[in-house]
Formats: sequence, C-alpha cells, structure tokens
Amino acid sequence: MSAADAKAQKRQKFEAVFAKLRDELLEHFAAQGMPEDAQKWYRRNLEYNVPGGKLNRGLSVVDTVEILKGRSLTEDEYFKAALLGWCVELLQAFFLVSDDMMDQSITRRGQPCYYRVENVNLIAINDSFMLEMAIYYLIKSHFRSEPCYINLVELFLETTYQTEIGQLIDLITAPEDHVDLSKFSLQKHQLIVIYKTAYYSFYLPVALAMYMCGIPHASSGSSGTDPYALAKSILVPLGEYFQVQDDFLDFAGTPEQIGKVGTDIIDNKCSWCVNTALAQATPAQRAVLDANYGRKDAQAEARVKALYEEMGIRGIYEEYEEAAYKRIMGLIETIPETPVAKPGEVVLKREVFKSFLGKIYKRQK
Ligand code: DMA
Ligand code: MG
Ligand code: MG
Ligand code: MG
Repeated sequence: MSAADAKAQKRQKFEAVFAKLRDELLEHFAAQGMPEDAQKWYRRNLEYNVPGGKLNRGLSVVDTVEILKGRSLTEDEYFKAALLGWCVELLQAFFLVSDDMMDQSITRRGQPCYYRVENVNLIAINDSFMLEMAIYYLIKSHFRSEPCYINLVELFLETTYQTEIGQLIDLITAPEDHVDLSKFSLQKHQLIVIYKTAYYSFYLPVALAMYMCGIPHASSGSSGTDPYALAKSILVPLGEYFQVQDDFLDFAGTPEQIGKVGTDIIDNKCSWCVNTALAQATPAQRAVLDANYGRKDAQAEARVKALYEEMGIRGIYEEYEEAAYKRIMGLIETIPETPVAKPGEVVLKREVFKSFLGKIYKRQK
C-alpha cells in the first residue's frame, strides 16, 4: 500500500469514530425529549463544524498513543484514543466558530463560516458552547471510571483557559477603530501565539495521550524532569512555528489552498508578517504601513500585500522556516535516542515530536 493510501485509510478509520460519537451525542439529546427541529439543528452544528478539517490535532492523539505504547492498539485502546482525538477536534471547532465571528471571517475549510450560514447568525455563539460541552459529556461517558479521568478533564479546562487568554490578547492588540503599529512587536506576537495556538494545538494532544498511557508526573523530590514539562518545552515552540505558518499563509496562501480568505491585514492583526515588515521598514515603507494596515478597504490591503512582496517577506519566511526546523530538531534531540524504561513502563520518545514536526514542516495549508 502506498503512503498516501495508508494515510487515507487512517483518516477513514478515525472518521468512522466520529460518526459513532455524533450518534451518541444525538441519542442523548433526543432521549431528553428534544424536538425534531432541535435534533436537526444540533446534528448540523456537529457535522458542519467538527469533521471537515485537516484532523492533524485529532489524529496526533492516536499517533502519539501508538508511538508511546510501541505497538498497534487493541480495538478498545484505538477507540479511546480516537475519542480523545475527536474531543480535541470538538475544542478546535468551538474555537473556530467563535474565532470566525470575532475575526469577521468569510470562509473556513472551503465553505462559508458557520455564523454566515442561513438562519444561524448569533445562534453560533450558543452552538459553539455546545461543541465545547460535548467534550465533557463524551469523556465522562467513556473515562469516568479510569484513573486518568480527572487529569483529562483538568487538562481540557486549563488548555481552554489558556486559549481564551490568547484570543483576548490577539483581539485587543488589534482594535478595529484605532491602528497603532507601534504597539506591535515580535515579542508580543510570540506571547499571543503561544497562548492562542500552541497549547491547544500541540501540547494538548500529546499530554492527553500521555495521560491515557498512564505516564506519571515526576514526583517532587525526584531528580528527573517532569515528562509533561519536557513535552511542553518542545511542543510550545513547535506551536509557535505553526502559527507563524498560519500568519504567513494568511498573506501568501490562496483561498483554494488554505480553505479560508485571509483577514489579518484588514483586521489589524499583530501577525508575524507585519511584525517582520516593521522590523526592517524604511521610513517610507513604514508610512505605507501606517496609512494602509488595518483599514476595512481592499485597496489598502492590496497596498500592504504589495509592500510585503517588495520587502521580500516570502524569502524571510523561508529562512525563518529553516531556522525554526533546525532549532526544534535540536530540542527534540535532547531526548535520549533509546530511553530506558522498566518493563511495562511507558516513557516519552523522540518519535512523538518528530512525527509532529514532519506533519507541519513546509505545509502549504
Ligand atoms: C487561531 O487564530 C487561534 C484560534 C484559537 C482559532 P487565527 O484567527 O489566526 O486562526 P484562523 O487563521 O484559522 O482564523
Ligand atoms: Mg481567525
Ligand atoms: Mg483569530
Ligand atoms: Mg490566521
């Protein structure tokens, strides 16, 4: 079987679990006497917003459990890992439905943003809450009696809080009515992207897999580093790199390629692109940015894009990508190549992080 076929098969198997979880949620909903139209509405919410993405985050939970256990999973183990993967996708769906409203975006995954669907509008706010709470319903329903249950719940809650903090600083650094580029910096950008993206997209899937495999935290007083802290120290920089890619693709990707229309320039976002341009703009180039960035005007947006091209943002991005790849590889290589484990003990492996890095390196969507 070709690598592409294997990938498609993996995705199909994972998607089959979504159908089961969706039905479980809908059955519970119907069993509470909810009317037919509400059942239809909830089904559309789930189907429109949860399954249509790249599924990188969700599949990573399954991949990580497989790598950590070092063998193929039993049917029950696969189902549980996939369930946690879909919970990450539910969390992502909750964030994206609300993010698209706040960013006033047009399309997502090649279709209209959910809030722009006929008759949805502001009901999308409550629908996003329901996507979020489906996570806790499913985890309770399948993990309630397992020792990792409370760890899973606390991790989802903590990660959600971090992401919301990130969304807050992303939004207030980009006021709609007042453009002040002197408030931006690459340092501020780093803080925003770590909170709004890195924790939920990278640390969360791996830490869920680690908890499911029963990896303990280092007991206080023991000399070894906490494996969760070690994972975070690699996955947060990886997530930062991923969001720089997202910012670059917002400018350089076509809607056909990325499935969404970039809005960062019009939205006055503290993006990697504008910070990189600001860092080396001549006074004349700075004046162009001051006059055109963050305006609700397609011509001003085009002027900023032309300036990015003129300043060679594409080339600077390529250099950034090479450097980020090398730096993260270096972090990964601090993990011992052949970790020592007692029989039956599950420990972190380089491959967990290498597989993640391999999935996003030079991504075009
Ligand atoms: C991504 O921010 C962060 C979250 C929590 C969705 P973004 O607005 O850059 O994402 P996108 O480009 O997908 O709208
Ligand atoms: Mg957005
Ligand atoms: Mg946003
Ligand atoms: Mg973006």
